[in-house]
Amino acid sequence: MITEFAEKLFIDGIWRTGEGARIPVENPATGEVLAHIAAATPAEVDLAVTAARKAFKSWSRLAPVERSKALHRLGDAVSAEADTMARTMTLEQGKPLNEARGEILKLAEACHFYAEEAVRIHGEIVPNTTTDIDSLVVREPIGVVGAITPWNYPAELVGWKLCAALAAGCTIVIKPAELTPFTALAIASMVEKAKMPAGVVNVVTGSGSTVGQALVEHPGVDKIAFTGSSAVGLHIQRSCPTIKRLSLELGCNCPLIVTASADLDAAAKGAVRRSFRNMGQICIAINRIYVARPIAEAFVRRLAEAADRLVIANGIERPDADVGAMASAEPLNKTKAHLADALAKGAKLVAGGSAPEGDAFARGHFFRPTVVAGCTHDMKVMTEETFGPLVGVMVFDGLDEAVELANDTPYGLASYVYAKDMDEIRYLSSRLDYGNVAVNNVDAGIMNAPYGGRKQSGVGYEHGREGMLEYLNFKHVRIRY
Ligand code: TAP
Repeated sequence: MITEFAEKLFIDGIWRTGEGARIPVENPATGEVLAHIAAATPAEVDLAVTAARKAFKSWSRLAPVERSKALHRLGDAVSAEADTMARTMTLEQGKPLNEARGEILKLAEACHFYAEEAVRIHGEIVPNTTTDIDSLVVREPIGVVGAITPWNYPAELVGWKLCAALAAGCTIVIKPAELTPFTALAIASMVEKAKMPAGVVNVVTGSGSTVGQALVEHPGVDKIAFTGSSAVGLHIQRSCPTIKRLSLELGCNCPLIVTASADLDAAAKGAVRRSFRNMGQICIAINRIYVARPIAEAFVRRLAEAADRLVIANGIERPDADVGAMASAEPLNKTKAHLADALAKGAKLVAGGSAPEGDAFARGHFFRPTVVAGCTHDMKVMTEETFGPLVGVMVFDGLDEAVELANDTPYGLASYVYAKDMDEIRYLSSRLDYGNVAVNNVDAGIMNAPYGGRKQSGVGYEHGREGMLEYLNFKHVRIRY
């Protein structure tokens, strides 16, 4: 599937060989070059936006039930190709095959979810001053969306935007991450299979600073839907040359609070899953854990044992591995730097701390899931987003202190609590200043509930009905009759 899409852009329903410079895409588990992509030129970006504008005229006027059917067809096409799409993702991103397949099926779920939402775009009739006037509030699609996505969830993060935008009646130009472009191109080929009209979905590849920036600056783009780092999100917000709608899903440094009433086995299991899944390259990964003093030792022992048990492997060779390679050298180096910083400031290494040994790991970006205890808030692991397989643990005395530490961050995407005592649960969940709070589980995001950050973690929502509202304008129609 990868070579089929090499050097291709998907514009106006046509696969075009790109005219720009070639960029190699590597397999992070082996270092081997998989294929090259073409960096879209400004003229090609313009072509894609023009195609999306043209398609918007008819797509936005199409009966919602027809848009719904098209999204259902897309969901079916994605499910049918789940195995090949997952392979593409594992090869370019590094996560184990079974996990990649799960992500592709989540993309199909998003297609079907928003297919259902497409037929539920209701307006309102609001009371007016006299009875010979109707005040209607109707919802209309925003227009052309520029979607810019990162490499950690190459299918879902494209899919949430694409499905919600199309359901609302918008059209879209997608700029996937340079590291993982082939999953997005594979999605474009499913769009083709689903017989969506030309120009409704377009994919242009290349770097963020050129192709992404060109979308941000293009006057024909009405909205930017961005997922990525807070630094780039802020840059995009500042560099829009005209007023555009923006949704920004950004970074975090997510806390977990484990109280004295918690089920320690469940807490350790949850912590390991949410700290190390996808090698910690998750915006909602647990980065720092606050544990009540009386149970701290027992909890850290369980956490370290569970981290040590995780199976690391090349995700193609071992589809059921717990973790695969990291996506590139950059997050790996940041992980090592945050670990060195914590150890230099007095943290104690209790699990991991180095690359796994053996020829199988020699050329890829591998690192063992790592836990450091005895942490403090002058360490980067406790204050900055690592985006790698590293978690720090700190002891707290009293729930007030736990809340203060957990909220001591510029971020506000997701937080976690393990506790059995209902008073503790109510107290903590109402005081954690985050868009998502998961209690006694680590699934902060589900398809039918809004998912979004506060503070430097972003603006706007994905998932749920709220995710579709991000692509709709309100119009007040006041009719005297
Ligand atoms: P970024 O470096 O911010 O890149 C994200 C996307 O923006 C990529 O497609 C990138 O292109 C592009 N980009 C870079 N500079 C740009 C510019 N000047 N104008 C327009 N686009 C530009 O993030 P990343 O390293 O790929 O992903 C990791 C970050 O994403 C983490 O901070 C993580 O927390 C965050 N994230 C957040 C969420 C949610 S839902 N909040 C989910 C996943 C990830 P290239 O990379 O191709 O150059």
